Amino acid sequence: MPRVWDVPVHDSTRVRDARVAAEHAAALAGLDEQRTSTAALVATELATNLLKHAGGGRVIVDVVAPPVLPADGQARPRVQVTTVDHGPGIADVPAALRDGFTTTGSLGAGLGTCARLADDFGLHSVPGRGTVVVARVGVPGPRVTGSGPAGRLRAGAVNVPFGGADYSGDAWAWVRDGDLVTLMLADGLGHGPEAARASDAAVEALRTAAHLPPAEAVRRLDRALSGTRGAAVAVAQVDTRAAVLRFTGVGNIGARLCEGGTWRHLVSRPGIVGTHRPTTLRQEEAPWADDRVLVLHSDGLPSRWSPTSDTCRTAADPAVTAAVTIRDASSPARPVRDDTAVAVLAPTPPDGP
Ligand SMILES: [Mn+2]
Repeated sequence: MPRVWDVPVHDSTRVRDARVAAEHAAALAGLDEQRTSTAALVATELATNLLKHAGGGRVIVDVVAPPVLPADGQARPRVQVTTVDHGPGIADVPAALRDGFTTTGSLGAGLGTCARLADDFGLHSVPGRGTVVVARVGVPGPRVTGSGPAGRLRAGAVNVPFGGADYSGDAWAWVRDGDLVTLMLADGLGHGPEAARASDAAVEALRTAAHLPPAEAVRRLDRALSGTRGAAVAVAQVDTRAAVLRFTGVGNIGARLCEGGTWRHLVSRPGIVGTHRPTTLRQEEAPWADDRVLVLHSDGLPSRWSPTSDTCRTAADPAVTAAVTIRDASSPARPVRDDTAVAVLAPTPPDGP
């Protein structure tokens, strides 16, 4: 089940909780001692930064697939540490990323060190709106580059359980199969462990269904989810050779496609996968190109959420885009009301991830 640690950091006692969460996640991801300490250091530093520069925020730790999948599809999981704050933002991001840079004269490791030690690091900051940081730490290994047409896509997500729960009822997965790249988001009915069991079944079933067109894959998932309470599911698949995106959604998963700066909705059918599947499954098609960004989100995000230009940045790490979306849809005064997951599919920049 998608174990997620959501640590609100509003005083220094919670910095330790962020570190311990990273250590637990590292054990789940199978990291060795050295990479476990790196994950712990990154979580400690990012949590400390929230207090020093933003007046607090939240640290979300989970175990995720890497943002680029190797051609054989066998990807070792990484610990993902995400911070979201509504602070003043960072005026000079390149300076803040320089090794040793600190505005408070502390002896902290600094953002630059985090960026250097992490396998992936992304930061987005807008003065007045806050800062988002995503860092992933995995096992050492050969650097995965975007080899082959399917390697030209990246995916990432942020998953926040409702009310600080240990498990999210939302789950996402992405699978590479030949020229096909498939991204799925499932929202188990309600929240809590039973919701997590349903969305987890969807993740498991996708592993053996990612060679199928989305409508077929959803049919498979429907069988796999019988006996669970069911889930809203959206499956988006890019056929990289044909440069086509195919989409099938059932239930309340939002899907928006940015085409060179213009957003459109991809439409889901009403229903619940596993219990009330619609008899006919519609499959929508759209051309895919390097200026496209796809956002899938569960209904924890307010439906009136509207994407901004920050949501369509093709060069951003997909999980950074997901975290920015969650930040802009919530506020300290208006927290989310349900499990909230946002998953993003975007092109791999020409200079690699
Ligand atoms: Mn839900």
